[in-house]
Amino acid sequence: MKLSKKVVLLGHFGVGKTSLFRRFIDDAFSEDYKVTLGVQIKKKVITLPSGIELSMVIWDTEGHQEIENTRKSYLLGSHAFVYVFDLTRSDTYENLNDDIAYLKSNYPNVIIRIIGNKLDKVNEKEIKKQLKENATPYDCLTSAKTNKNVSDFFIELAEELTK
Ligand SMILES: Nc1nc2c(ncn2[C@@H]2O[C@H](COP(=O)(O)OP(=O)(O)O)[C@@H](O)[C@H]2O)c(=O)[nH]1
Ligand SMILES: [Mg+2]
Repeated sequence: MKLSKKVVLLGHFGVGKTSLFRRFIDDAFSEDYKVTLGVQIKKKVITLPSGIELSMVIWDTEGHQEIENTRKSYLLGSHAFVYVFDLTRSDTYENLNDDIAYLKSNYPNVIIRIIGNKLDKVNEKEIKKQLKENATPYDCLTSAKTNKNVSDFFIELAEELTK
């Protein structure tokens, strides 16, 4: 069976959306920072153990400080939102709870996953403690640079999308 699902990367500027996208699609990483203009869309086909061939159509958006300013056309028709924040910049997750609440109420049927990225730059134990103290929710901590947890994350999401 073949399925196609739209996955949109969201989160502030510079948190690593494009890097996660490149890491997952092309298995590449670069330190050069090029701001994404508008949106770039690429597809990756994954064959799951169940035999389902899933086409993940991933939208790498330009990012936003205000989730409400994200273009509606990016969000419409999505099957999953991946909200990325930067573990080294707490301003990128200050509004996380509000942003997630906004997405849940406006897009109740869309799967939402939260990633804390740049794990290579922080102490894992300390950051986990801090996130817990701040009651910041997350599903996965990743590093687009070292490739830690990136493909596992997307494969788990793929499984979830085919349920
Ligand atoms: N050390 C480290 N740097 C990262 C990581 N992910 C992204 N970066 C760097 O952070 C900057 C912004 O990344 P980018 O993917 O363009 O962020 P975007 O604006 O959310 O798309 C770039 O200089 C990347 O090289 C990571 O996991 N670890
Ligand atoms: Mg980008």
